Amino acid sequence: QRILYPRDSESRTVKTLDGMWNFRADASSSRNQSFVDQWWTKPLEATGPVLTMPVPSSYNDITTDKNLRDFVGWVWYDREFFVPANWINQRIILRFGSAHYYAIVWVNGQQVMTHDGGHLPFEGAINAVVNLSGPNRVTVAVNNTLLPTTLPPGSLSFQHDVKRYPVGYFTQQLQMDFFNYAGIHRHVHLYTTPQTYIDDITIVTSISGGDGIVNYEITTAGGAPGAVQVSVVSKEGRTVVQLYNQLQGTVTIPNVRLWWPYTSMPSDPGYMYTLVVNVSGDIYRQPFGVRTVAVTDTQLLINGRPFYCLGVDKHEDADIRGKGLDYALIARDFNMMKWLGANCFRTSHYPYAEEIMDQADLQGIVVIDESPGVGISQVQNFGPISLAHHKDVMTEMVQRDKNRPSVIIWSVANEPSSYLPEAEAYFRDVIAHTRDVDKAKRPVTFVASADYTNDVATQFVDILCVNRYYGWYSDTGHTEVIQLQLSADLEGWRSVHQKPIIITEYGADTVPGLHEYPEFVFTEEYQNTFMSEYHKTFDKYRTQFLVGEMVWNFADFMTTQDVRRVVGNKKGVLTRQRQPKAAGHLLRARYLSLSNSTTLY
Ligand code: E9O
Repeated sequence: QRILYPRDSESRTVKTLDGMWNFRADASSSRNQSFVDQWWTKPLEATGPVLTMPVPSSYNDITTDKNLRDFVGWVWYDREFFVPANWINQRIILRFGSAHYYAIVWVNGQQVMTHDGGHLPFEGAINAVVNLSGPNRVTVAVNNTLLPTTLPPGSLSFQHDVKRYPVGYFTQQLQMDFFNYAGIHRHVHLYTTPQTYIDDITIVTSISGGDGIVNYEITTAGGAPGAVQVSVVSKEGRTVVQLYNQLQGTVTIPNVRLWWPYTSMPSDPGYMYTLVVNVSGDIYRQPFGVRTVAVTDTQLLINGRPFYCLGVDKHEDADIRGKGLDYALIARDFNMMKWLGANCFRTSHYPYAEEIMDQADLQGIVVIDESPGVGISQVQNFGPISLAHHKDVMTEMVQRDKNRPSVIIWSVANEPSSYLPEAEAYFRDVIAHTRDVDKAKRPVTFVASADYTNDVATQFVDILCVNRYYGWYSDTGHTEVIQLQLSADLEGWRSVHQKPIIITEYGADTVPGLHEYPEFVFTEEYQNTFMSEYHKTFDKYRTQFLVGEMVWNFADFMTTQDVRRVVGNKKGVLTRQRQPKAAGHLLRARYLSLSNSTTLY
């Protein structure tokens, strides 16, 4: 499925369905009564008591009900909407930015689409079922259950000992370290296109001397395309080049302004052009930037210059809304990334909202775009159904983000059991598939936590990404071994692969306000000493083959309940409310001085 972002234009209208929806969880003992009773055939209110639920948001932290916070199974949303009378000759599309995890959508009681996967958009034309006069009802059933074949994978654990558990008792087992927030997490849009419409646009850029070379390909649907006009428009609104009657072509931007990553020095990061496409009257404006990415055996190059990633790993996570889209949070996060002097983040561990990615493009923040392939740790997660789904997810993800200059690397997974023999064929296939679907041929990787001595899958990556926790999960409290162990590990990887390396995670849980000197685990002092030891090693290899460092994590985030987690993972250099811990100041001092050093560019 093609999935251009819904944009207003002279030929298209976008209407939001965000707001307060009716909501009801199917808490029946079978977890399935809502399907027996066919809740989609009538207003939810007619099936039983409903709650008011905001869209977009996770539902988990909205109410005071523990059972709903920890709910596993089907929840139902519905609301009324109207279609403007003047949409009569248009295609009418209903689009979800995402819903976690599995979703079924009905309009006026007719099923219009399903979607498998919690982090990517889906849409469908609803002309056949929509009323052009009078009200319509959209019903959505969302199921958050994670199974061995979902991404992320998980499993259900059933308890049969009636002396210890109620009859039918089961819990969701997770293989990832973050709360399984669920619901309609992103925007719901209704939008129109003409009957003959622009279906997809793919843009691949390169640089030739001072010129930008823009290769574009437009696909259309719904009839033979008429007249085609394609223009490149600068950020300032100047038409740079124009082309007629070519759905596929190459245009040159003379004296191109390149897309550069953000630095704390005065510069002009994130310069964006727009490809204005007009196909027989359907008009779509696709933003793009001109930049190149390349990997040598020791360097990561953006526009031919060495790039060193001063990075953070993030989560879509905040108080109350969970993983729900929130513009205030997005703006605060980008401001705090710049305050830290960061130039890069990883979408750990799933594709983030398109509205977040837009800011990365505009503000010049580089992105390692990671799939929801987190926690692929059990043998049963490497089977053919898992593999096929993983490839579908990579197709959808590349399809969504392919035109983004901020995205320089695809990460297909985080910390899989890449020492299992099953991992070899699995990752060969997923990585080759990802290369295949990306016309821009960005580097592809997965984030490893295995040992360089027994890993069977890093042979397929373009750039090595490694997570390390010396002095935290091993040798807890012993910051004095970090330099030694990290150096040996980096040299070890290097001896097996002549590829540049990014340390994609390192971090220590820290309760803000907790102090102890000499430093002790969980205190602000420990986090600072711990990170400083890593930094010394990074500085040793920064001039060799280390091309980036990413702290785990940008901010504290919620996890499942666990004796190792004090209301969530506390490895943030910021609190969950995005206020700095001492380590935030430490990281800022480092990143600002490095990003000001001329050796980087
Ligand atoms: C993945 C991330 O989602 N990496 C984890 C992070 C963490 O804080 C988690 O939040 O736990 C670290 C995995 C480290 C595994 C090391 C095991 C070493 C055993 C001796």
